[in-house]
Amino acid sequence: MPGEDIQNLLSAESSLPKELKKIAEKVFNQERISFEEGISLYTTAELGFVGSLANFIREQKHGNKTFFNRNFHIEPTNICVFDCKFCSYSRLLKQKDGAWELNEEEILNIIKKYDGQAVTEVHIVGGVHPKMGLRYFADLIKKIKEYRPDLHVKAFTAVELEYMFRKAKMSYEEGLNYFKEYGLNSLPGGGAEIFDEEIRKQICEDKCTSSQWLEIHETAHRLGIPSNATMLYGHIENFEHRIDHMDRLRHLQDKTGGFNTFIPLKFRNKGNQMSHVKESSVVEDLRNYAIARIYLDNISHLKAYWPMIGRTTAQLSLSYGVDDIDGTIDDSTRIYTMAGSEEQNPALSTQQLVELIKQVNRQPIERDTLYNVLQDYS
Ligand code: V47
Ligand code: SF4
Repeated sequence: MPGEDIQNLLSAESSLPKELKKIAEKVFNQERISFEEGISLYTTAELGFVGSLANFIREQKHGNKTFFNRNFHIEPTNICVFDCKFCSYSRLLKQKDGAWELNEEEILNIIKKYDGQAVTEVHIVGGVHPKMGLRYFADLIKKIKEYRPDLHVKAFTAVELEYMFRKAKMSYEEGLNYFKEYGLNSLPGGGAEIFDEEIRKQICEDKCTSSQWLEIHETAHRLGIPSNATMLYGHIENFEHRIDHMDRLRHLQDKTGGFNTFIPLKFRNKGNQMSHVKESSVVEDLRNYAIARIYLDNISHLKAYWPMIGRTTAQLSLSYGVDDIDGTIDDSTRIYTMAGSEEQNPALSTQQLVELIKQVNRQPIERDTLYNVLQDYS
């Protein structure tokens, strides 16, 4: 019976501390938890407790459904003007070793590789290249859409956009409208990292600020461009910074309703300037998914990005609030491979994704980017 776990937690015999009991009551009654209650979950609640609450919310929102899509990534370049300490992937313009720059023809050839295949989304992100600007990318999107009008183009983090708009001397509204006219459909959630200004200064000082990130997403939502939101966790931030991050997103979502999904990104420590920082444990990863599900009551979906977390933890996460495991990917991204993920060539066929979901008794649903159901595989 849905909620049976929570009813047990609330029963007279339960030895739960008062504060956690109050949180369980709120979740059961579909009430929002406060900032302080969010912190209490991180500091005092065990995995089993947050898991029961998060699974209750997940099943209320989506039942057993677990979403995935058929997608691939294009990373036009890893040359970047910024110097994020956690990034294993970028190279400076003068660094030749391990750097790549795809030209327009090479990018369009990637699109052509998927001729006749039922992919529905291309995810385009990369380094912030000083010479690949707004007009270059707008033209590229136009050509992609001319070639494959059915493909949803989810492209450019707020970090890339802020740089391109600044150089083109355009306001966020002008720049986003420009891209929209050329065929941009939605924004991915990257570049959010951790909004706390002190932590941001230490890990990614030179790129767009938290308020710029939030303003770009707010403007996008106002113009009818939906987006995702991420949080890079498990490095030098503390629990309060995580709740602060989710709180700023919750506020914005109350205003606009434009976020489709929240994606916690586990910090991976290989090959970057923060390799001395220990990675979070799987228990902490699952607790983090669950608390995100409880705190972000107004963002419909919670995604476990399997190329980053690995497929086994992605399966486990489906009992801790997660209802989406991203897509087929087709070995088209290097961000996590280079940062030490166990998924060194991330690619899953649709059948493999379906099996992964069925193995943990959930219902595999192929979706498009906006969560319209395309096929039920149960
Ligand atoms: O912003 C970079 C992160 C992000 C590391 O919107 C790292 O559907 C962990 O945002 N360890 C880019 N994380 C990727 C991204 C994303 C991925 C999947 C789906 C969607 C979506 C968005 O990757 C960056 C940064 O937060 N990142 N390096 C690292 N060493
Ligand atoms: Fe550049 Fe993005 Fe890497 Fe930062 S995370 S250095 S902005 S590619």
